[in-house]
Amino acid sequence: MEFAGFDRPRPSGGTLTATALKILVAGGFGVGKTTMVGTISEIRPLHTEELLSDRGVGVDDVSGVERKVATTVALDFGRITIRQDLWLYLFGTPGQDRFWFMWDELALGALGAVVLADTRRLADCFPAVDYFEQLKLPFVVAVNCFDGARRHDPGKVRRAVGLDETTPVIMCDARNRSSVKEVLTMLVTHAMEVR
Ligand SMILES: Nc1nc2c(ncn2[C@@H]2O[C@H](COP(=O)(O)OP(=O)(O)O)[C@@H](O)[C@H]2O)c(=O)[nH]1
Ligand SMILES: [Mg+2]
Repeated sequence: MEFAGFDRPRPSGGTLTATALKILVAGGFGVGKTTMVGTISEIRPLHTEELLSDRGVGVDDVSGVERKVATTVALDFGRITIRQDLWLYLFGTPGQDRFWFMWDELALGALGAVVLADTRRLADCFPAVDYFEQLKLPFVVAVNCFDGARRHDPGKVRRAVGLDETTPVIMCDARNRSSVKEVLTMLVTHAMEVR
């Protein structure tokens, strides 16, 4: 469960075991992964965004996300302090098919994952769902409520994605801090229950 545990000196002497939990943020291209990491991170999130270049044309499927001009080529990274000795590290997974090779490495030691979904392009989250199911990594599906997207109730999304009864589905707004917090709390709670 811990991907890093180390001791650091306390001001009062003695040591404190610090724990960092690793969480992945996955989902299709343009679904809000970079936004979610940026909303909640207390450090300036590390983005590795590149302007979509001509080279990506015909390779990256941008239908429905034409306005998106930057894409995360490697990963987003953010950190949240839960307690003095407990951090969450968030890793946004690269959305495009040609970066799949990075996933196994990213998933190593992860506590769980958030799969972001957009009801207008729900199928885009299937590869991530399949991947985490196969890996038996606990995950929650967070439906990012874009303007203009039809509202779906969690039950409908659950059926459409083919999730089992135990996998939580939650509506969220990746731009809203308390909403993202709620998603992460749900994931950590779910992951603890599964383990
Ligand atoms: N309306 C709305 N727009 C969002 C939301 N989350 C992200 N966006 C926008 O959708 C676009 C794609 O988001 P981004 O985080 O880059 O997607 P990524 O490819 O999954 O990292 C950006 O222009 C965001 O500003 C949301 O909850 N609501
Ligand atoms: Mg991104």
